Amino acid sequence: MYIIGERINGMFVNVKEAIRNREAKVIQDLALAQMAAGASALDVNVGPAVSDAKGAMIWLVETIRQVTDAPLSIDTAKWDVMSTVIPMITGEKIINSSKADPEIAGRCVKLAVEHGAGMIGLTIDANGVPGNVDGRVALGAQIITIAMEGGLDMNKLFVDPIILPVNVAPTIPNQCIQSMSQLRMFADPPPHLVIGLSNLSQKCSNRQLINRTYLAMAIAHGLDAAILDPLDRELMEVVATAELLMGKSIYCDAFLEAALNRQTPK
Ligand code: THG
Repeated sequence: MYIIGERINGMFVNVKEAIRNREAKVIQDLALAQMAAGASALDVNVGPAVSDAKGAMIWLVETIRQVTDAPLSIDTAKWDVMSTVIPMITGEKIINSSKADPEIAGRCVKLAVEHGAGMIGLTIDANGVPGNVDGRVALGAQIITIAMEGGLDMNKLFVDPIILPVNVAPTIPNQCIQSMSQLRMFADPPPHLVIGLSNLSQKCSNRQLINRTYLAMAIAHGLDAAILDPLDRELMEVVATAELLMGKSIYCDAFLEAALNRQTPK
């Protein structure tokens, strides 16, 4: 499972404050803690309320790079920020994200190929997020096609069916699961399938239970990457156990320790 740590996001009050006051240690501690907890990559998002998004993103990336060469998922909808920051990053990086519109996806694929980056493609276009499985699958297939035509390897592409909070969008979690089952079959090897797990439970009670339960269900339907909180130990235990039950690892009595306490390189 490719885990993208969600915690460096200006949506969190402490991160927002750290960005505003340029407090490097807060960000660096979050980077190292998430990697130590088993993250494969770090999402980097300046949050909604920042005046200089580009300057903030550049500061975040440079601050993180002082302590780790972990892959960075550059999470911005602003093309100006994305196209400036991706070429600056040493080491592995992911464009988070592209929409499915041919023009937007085309330029993101080009940027990804030029700089050896991965790319997350959302099943959304100018008409918004489709309200049914067929619409999500069609947009996912469109992203896969554009990536293939642009020369992006499928192992660098992550398709994201877009999870929304279950309290306001009760049919979406099941639609996403069905979409993922189908999208796996569109290419061989298939693209990765990713979700922003915490979206699911925003403003809900029992958040962690909702996240954990859905993660296990989604893994059973082909999810192989997720943006989530790796500092939630029980959530990481669900990842390890679901992967065991899907035959991705082999049982031993110490399977949790083996999966979670492995030394993660800086
Ligand atoms: N797909 C892709 N990228 C994404 C998302 C996605 N990036 C952003 C987001 N969704 C995933 N990251 C988060 C990070 C935090 C929360 C939700 C998703 C979250 N934050 C608290 C809240 O809103 O309640 C913040 C408050 C706090 O605890 O301080 O839930 O779907 N490709």
